[in-house]
Amino acid sequence: MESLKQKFAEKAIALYQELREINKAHGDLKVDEVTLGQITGGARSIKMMLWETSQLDAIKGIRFRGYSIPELKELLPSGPQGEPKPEGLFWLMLTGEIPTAAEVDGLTADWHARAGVPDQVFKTLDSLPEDTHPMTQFTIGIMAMQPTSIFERRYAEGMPKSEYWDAVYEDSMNLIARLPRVAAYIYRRAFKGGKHIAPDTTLDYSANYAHMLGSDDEDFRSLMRLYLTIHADHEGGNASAHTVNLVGSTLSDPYLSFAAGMNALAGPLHGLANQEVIKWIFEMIEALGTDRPTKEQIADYVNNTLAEGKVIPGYGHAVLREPDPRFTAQRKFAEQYIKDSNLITTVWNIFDVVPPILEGLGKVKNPWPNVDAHSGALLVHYGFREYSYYTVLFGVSRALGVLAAGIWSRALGMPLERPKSVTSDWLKAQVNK
Ligand code: CMX
Repeated sequence: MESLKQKFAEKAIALYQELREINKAHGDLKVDEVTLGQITGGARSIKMMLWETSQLDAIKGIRFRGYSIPELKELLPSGPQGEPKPEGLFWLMLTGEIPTAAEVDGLTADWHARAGVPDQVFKTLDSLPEDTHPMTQFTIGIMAMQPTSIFERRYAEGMPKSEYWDAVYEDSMNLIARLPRVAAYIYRRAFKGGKHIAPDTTLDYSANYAHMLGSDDEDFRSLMRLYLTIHADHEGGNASAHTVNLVGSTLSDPYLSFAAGMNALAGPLHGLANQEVIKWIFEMIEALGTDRPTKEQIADYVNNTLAEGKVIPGYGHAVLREPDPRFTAQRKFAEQYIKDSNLITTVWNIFDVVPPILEGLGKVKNPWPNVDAHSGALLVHYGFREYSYYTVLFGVSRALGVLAAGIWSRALGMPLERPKSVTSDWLKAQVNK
């Protein structure tokens, strides 16, 4: 059986040649224009980055190598209850091909073999105050693994550019393999009195992570397979992915670039929204004094939140203009696996109530729920109520997409990223021309 690395190398060498030729023949072809509003408006929609692993459509949502989430659920090798294994998605993102079950099992075994975490990492985490936010612990844990970077060592030894991708591949595989252990350690340290659970190498990536967190429930394992698959990648322009890409383009190794991206994911307008959603719902339940608020009560609470000048977490998106298919996939999971939960019913009632209210503001471009609107309620259902941890789960998943994309970037010889900035004087001069 051809290894993932061999398969990737064949695809990457072919695409590298093809892109060189396209660039030579058509490098001056205009593919986009930039408006003043885009410069002052967060660079929305400006095409400026190559990202092989996934592409986002404003209406249809995310496609991983052309496949939608329902298609991935159908096609990727799955766990016993049919949820796709994220190992398969990683294979797909690197090769463009749906792997066989044997290939996925081989990748699971490879990651188990690479999963040893240096003791120094645990010591570093143990030196932090226990109430340090889990995302801060996560980036520190990643940084504590950086001294093991193969890319850094080989670069210092004079590695030629043609080998960069190989070293980045090795670092990325090691980092992905180790992340669940580090992430579970943070959870058990922060919330379970430091009673850690050893990995179980008979389990797949998601089930082993669930196990180390403290759950061997078959349904929760399935949720983790789905969760780690759907959060993995959302094309290259989102803040965490773009950060990893930018930092990686300086030839900072995957530990440095991934940690940087996780600092972006930790912002409340991005990944931290999954914590903010459930916090907001818990506060609403507390304020209203009921576990199952009516739609009228929810509408009043939403209006109060807006009146206080705050956003409704889990709603809106910089690119999407329809309900996020990642929200829909989680809703379907809840419909299949969970019967009659007040919290999940509340999430669905919020979905009925919020969009018309946001639309009524007349400024929100997308009133629909994003991925973060649903995930917390599922986690609470399986006993994980510690919402300050939720973004770490997102981060473990996001590693798969951004690190696969990083391997592609080095294989395709992508240069240092360096877009142009302008001053307000320059902008005014354009207007007054
Ligand atoms: N609640 C209230 N107001 C909202 C809103 C929401 N959920 N979403 C957008 N708006 C407001 C914006 O704050 C902005 O207001 P101002 O003009 O007064 O500043 C206006 O509507 C226009 O914003 P937009 O163009 O529709 O949205 P952006 O592309 O600027 O921002 C996002 C996108 C996600 C930051 C925004 O929708 C938001 O803050 N949502 C809540 C936080 C959230 O769920 N983030 C997670 C996104 C998914 C992820 O990355 O993980």
